[in-house]
Amino acid sequence: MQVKTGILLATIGVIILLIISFGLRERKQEAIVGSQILPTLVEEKSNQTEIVATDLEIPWEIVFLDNEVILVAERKGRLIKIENGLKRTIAQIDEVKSEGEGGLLGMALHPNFSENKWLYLYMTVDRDSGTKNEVRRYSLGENGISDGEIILSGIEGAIIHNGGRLKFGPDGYLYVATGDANQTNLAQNLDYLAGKILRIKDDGSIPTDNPFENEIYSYGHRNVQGIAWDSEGRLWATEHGPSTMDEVNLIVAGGNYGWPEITGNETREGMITPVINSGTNETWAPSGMEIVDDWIYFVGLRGQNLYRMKAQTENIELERLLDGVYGRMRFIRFGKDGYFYIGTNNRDGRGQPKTDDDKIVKIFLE
Ligand SMILES: [Ca+2]
Repeated sequence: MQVKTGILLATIGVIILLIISFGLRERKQEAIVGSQILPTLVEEKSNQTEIVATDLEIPWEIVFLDNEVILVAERKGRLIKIENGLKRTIAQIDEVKSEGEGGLLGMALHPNFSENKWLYLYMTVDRDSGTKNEVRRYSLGENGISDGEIILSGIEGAIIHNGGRLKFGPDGYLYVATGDANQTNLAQNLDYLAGKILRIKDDGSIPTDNPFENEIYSYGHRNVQGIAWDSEGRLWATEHGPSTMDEVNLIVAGGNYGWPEITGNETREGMITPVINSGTNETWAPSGMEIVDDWIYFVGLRGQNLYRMKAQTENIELERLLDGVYGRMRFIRFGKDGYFYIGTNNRDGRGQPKTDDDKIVKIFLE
């Protein structure tokens, strides 16, 4: 009798547990669905949001080709063309060393791309001297790339801190953001290209007005992954700090941005303190940056936000948008159609991939 009562009680217990767990699962699903809805702040200012591409693997950068065609660079070395919502792989660069934070990173079109079809790529590779990053120039065709030429090589690389952003400036020169390659002392050493922002001509040669008669434009950087210019032609950059104290810097030619000697708000003679930093309690892990109408927009990996501030050096208010909706974000580009294109990086080994990740999302912000 006692045994039967025991079995009955155990059965009731199991049923109750099942009901509770089912209820929890229901709620969890609601939460996931809820997270797809844009937070109020964005909703108020946003008319449209659209998913442009799904199931990408660590997209690091995009460029806009003709007729609303987008070219995507994935960290593992793939170039993917997105046309009318369809994805097509047009190249796989096998020499890319996709390990840790390295791989196929930045990408830029030549300012006269419509005539010369030149595509620039920043990638991590294996050389006899070790892991390096280099910039290559290719000719982009309808169905692939050709005539690859290394125009800048020997940028120290590592499993972390490879920088990687490429952009042509308003002066027509190519700017290359690098990282300290996990060797902090390189950032202050002008004999190395690591921990710098570099400035080169479209063939890799050195502009005569560079500050140190080499490729270096600014130095003392830890890991720069976002660069953009404001309407006055001033260069701004995001930089990863040591876990916190992430930075937004206003870059000047020849400037020393302090790493590893100073961080956060610290100051020192001959070194430049960031315009803002994330402080000691917050991490942005800032990557791609875009400036539109003198508003700076940059996206965060660990911070999982789209950050916005006025391109000014005083009285800065930093807005946080998106708050985790898309997870980790690697790049933001402003399209000719007036939309921001944002790429997630939830499959980079540090995120929690959501359904259909990684994605490119198109967002309208006023
Ligand atoms: Ca700094």
